[in-house]
Amino acid sequence: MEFDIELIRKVYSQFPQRLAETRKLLNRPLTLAEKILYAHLAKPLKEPAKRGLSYVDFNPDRVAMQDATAQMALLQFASSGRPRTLVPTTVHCDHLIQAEVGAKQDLARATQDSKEVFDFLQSVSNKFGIGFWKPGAGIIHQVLLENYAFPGGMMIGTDSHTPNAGGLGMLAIGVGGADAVDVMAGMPWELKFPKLIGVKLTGKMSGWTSAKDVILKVAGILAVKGGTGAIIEYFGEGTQSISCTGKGTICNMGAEIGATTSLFPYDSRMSDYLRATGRSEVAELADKIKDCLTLDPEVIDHPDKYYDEIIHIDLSELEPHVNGPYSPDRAWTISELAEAVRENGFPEKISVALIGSCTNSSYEDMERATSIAKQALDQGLCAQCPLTITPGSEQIHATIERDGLLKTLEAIGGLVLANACGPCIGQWKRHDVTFGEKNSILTSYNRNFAGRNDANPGTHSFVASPEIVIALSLAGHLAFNPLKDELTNDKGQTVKLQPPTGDELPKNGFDTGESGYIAPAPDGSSVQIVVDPESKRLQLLKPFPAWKGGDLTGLKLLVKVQGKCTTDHISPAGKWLRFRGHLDNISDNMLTGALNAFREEVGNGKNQLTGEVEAFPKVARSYKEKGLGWVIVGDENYGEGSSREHAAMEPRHLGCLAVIVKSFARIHETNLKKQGILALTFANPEDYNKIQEDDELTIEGLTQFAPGKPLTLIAKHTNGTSDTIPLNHSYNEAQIGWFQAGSALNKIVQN
Ligand code: MIC
Ligand code: SF4
Repeated sequence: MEFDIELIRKVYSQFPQRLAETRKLLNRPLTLAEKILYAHLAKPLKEPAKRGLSYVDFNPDRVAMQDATAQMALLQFASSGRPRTLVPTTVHCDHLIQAEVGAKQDLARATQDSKEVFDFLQSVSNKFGIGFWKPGAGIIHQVLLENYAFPGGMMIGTDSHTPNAGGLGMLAIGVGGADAVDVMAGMPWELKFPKLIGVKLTGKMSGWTSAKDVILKVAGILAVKGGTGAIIEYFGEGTQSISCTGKGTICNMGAEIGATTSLFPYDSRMSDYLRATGRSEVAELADKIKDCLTLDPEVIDHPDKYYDEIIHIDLSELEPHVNGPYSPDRAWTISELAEAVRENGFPEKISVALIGSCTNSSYEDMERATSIAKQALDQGLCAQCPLTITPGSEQIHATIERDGLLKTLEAIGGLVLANACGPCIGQWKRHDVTFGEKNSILTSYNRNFAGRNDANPGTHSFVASPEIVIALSLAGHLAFNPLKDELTNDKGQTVKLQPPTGDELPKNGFDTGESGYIAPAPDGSSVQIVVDPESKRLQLLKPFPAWKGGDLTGLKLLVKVQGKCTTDHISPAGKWLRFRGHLDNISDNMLTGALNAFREEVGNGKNQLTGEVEAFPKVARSYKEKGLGWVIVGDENYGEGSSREHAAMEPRHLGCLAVIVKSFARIHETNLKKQGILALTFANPEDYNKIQEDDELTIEGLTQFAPGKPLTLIAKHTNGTSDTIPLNHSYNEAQIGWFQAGSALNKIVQN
């Protein structure tokens, strides 16, 4: 099925004209990101946008949502009073499927367990004109790559790994649900014009090195906040040696360095992939406007003139990497890993190896992984630890089943899981370790924050390519380097593994399997949205209160967070995913993973009213009951990781008025603003140290709240002294309007 063909024809027919206008305005050679961004402007600009400064409005071509974020997004859309989405949109059911015994039973159980939520999503999609991909159809990003992504297009998605579509040359950005609501309601979508980081790829990959190693290396260079506010654009002759899906892997994991998105220029590998996935017409159309879908040659020749920062990677020299634990930027080459494990005391034994996910489950990934498994079988080896395989979509699943790949992977001990997120997002009923038990797992996923996969803070999660995961699973420990070490088989003979091989695309074409797509009704106006008031999983939203005017006074400090605080720390997933459509219930997980800077406690803090140390949600509820506003103080890159707006809506629901940090991750900062919480930064990061546990806080300057104008925090300490602390913000006029109205949604309803 060719989705969106009319839309793509339209985008492509307008592109050359828009490119000509962009050339006129910028009057210099253009990067690819600039071409796509300017082609999607909501209204023409009078002067070039200033990177990292100007707020610019765009009209994305499409919106995508997954089940865990779509619930809140669609509850907000329902409150907006709009009858139907004005931009093509899809919902994908992938996050709510828990892995335990294997694909079939797990899917059947999840479909029952989350029936209420799936039914809600399906009927709301039907009402609002949204395409619905049912549970089992696949993980959002893989399904998007196979069906909807197109070179030069622009998409937003309520999931931080939406940039996966950059592998097919689409500018795809992860956002919170409230942003999706704007676009679905036909409003322009606003973004601070990104900076551009160029990654020049030269040489050619070979042997054990794969696309995953490019991004594992880049993550090591840029670290978790190095891409904040920037688009990462890959260029150079090396790009052509990477398959389209390999490019997808690289773009997918750009989320781990905070990048707004990542992008590859259109090439024959993309064209091949489009044709193989039934979209020949898109490939033909793209071939005709190639200069719109690639960067200008002058940029390739003099990248330093056009990018804000440049990284060079020689693919011929690139070694396989294994990153982790606890942070995706902790990069080790395979030859450094054994020593790193010993020196840092990481558990050497691999307790479980897991391949697949939205990041790494292409046909090529599976073939390369299977080529190692095949050698193992032929030479009397098998996995020394439990091994799971997560196909990214039903199309991949059906194809690798038909071609015998799954059989080989199962023969070395693999267990096939449902085409869903599963253990990647803590949907994993793990029985082999107890809570707190130190152990290492090795995955081909993207994120590895503490507690993410199995809710066990003792689990050291490492990330690598699927072929490396399979190879190390045969040894059962992290000290094995398949490039030089040997293994001993069941007959006592030594075996040396040969590098993986695999085709990018299946020789016999893809088998689409059982399509899980349900098209919406042409007119959904008669569909009623019914939410049982007694439901534990779904709750209609009540508008947040508007700003009362004046300064915010008498505020309590709920928490001063120390160190890394990702959205997995603010609103953990796993067992909490079941409450993603019920704001009050899910709020009981708020900040339960955050480290309290005043005490060696995770998830607990002092209730200033009683002096008791209690879980943060409990303390917050007691302040809320007394009508007291409160504040979160945070460290660097606060809110990194996912796009989940629950990390902003929960504090808002429980009475938070401001989040003050050293620095923010992009999506979380926007989510806070959208939900009406003040998102502020210390003008002097050291002022973080002045905040004390029992402080009473005041935020001044709100009656003159204006773009670029700092606000002031007064921290009154219990010893009678106080500190006056300047606070910066990045609000523009419209965003100040959201704060005043109580939320961006309130503003939409007002208009
Ligand atoms: C993730 O990988 O963390 C998730 C789960 O896909 C999230 C979205 C969510 O929390 O629902 C993301 O990446 O945005
Ligand atoms: Fe799902 Fe994991 Fe991909 Fe997020 S990163 S979409 S949880 S598979």
